[in-house]
Amino acid sequence: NRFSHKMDWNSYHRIDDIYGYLNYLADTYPRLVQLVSIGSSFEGRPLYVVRISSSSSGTKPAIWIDGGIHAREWISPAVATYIIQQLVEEPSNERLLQNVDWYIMPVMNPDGYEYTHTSNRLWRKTRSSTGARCRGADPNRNFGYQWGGKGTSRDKCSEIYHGANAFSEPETRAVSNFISGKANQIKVYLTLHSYGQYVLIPWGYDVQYPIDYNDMKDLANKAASKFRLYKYTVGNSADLLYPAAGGSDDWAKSIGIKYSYTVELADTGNHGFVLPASFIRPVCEDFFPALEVFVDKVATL
Ligand code: ING
Ligand code: ZN
Repeated sequence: NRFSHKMDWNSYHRIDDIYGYLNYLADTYPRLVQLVSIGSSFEGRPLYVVRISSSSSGTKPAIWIDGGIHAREWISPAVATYIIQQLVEEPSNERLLQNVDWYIMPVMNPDGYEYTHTSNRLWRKTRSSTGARCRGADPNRNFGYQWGGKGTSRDKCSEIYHGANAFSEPETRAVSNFISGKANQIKVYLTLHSYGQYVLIPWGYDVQYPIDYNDMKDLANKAASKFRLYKYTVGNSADLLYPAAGGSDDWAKSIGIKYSYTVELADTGNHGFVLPASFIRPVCEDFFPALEVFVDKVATL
């Protein structure tokens, strides 16, 4: 398969390159890796979830990770693909597959991601037609919990445009359909953004705390204690940043996924969204060991 090839973490990659790597893994490790297309983007690109499972029955508790909700946050798909590589191709990580299945979607917004490579490096939203001059909705304001609330906009040209309705974007709709069907299996929801170096805990729609906030914070602190190179701040997202309704982490929490977090990867603003490629490896290697904490938690649930 000429669309199937290896990958590196020395530069940022175009969407076809990333999808070629996912195909390579599915071709090379068919017993471990399944490439699931959960729908199509507005512009017709497949929306890929990588399922990694060491059992053929596939009923182990699972961890979901997504990246690339926001187009310009390039470090996020880079870390998500690195996690996939480590889980699949690094034998010393076999333990992380023993009690857990993984669903990893490295690029939730492939149209936007590609647009940041070809036209506008700082594009954030999807690329859907709004019927107006400006395209796209903010996918992290488009999820169906407290949709349209604080920190969102009805202005189609705004960076935080919430879309015509909840799940108006094919990308968020596909994710919600897929995750809803596995809401009992998925125990941890992690969504990778940049930048700021935060582990953010719902609720994000307002300064409100879930009843099990302390459980969520304890686990986040344990995970954050694994970071060596970059210091991450743990706390409620509306507290630490700003209220923002319609986020994916709030929605995941609302359907009963207890451990739901938004991770803001490096850096803290020196380079911001335009993080040099020399940061990819250090950020990936620093982040990966934290996953052990989530695996251990899932094993005790
Ligand atoms: N930041 C997130 C955003 O969507 C966030 C922060 C997440 C706020 C969840 C509230 C809830 O604005 C980035 N960098 O996208
Ligand atoms: Zn983001």
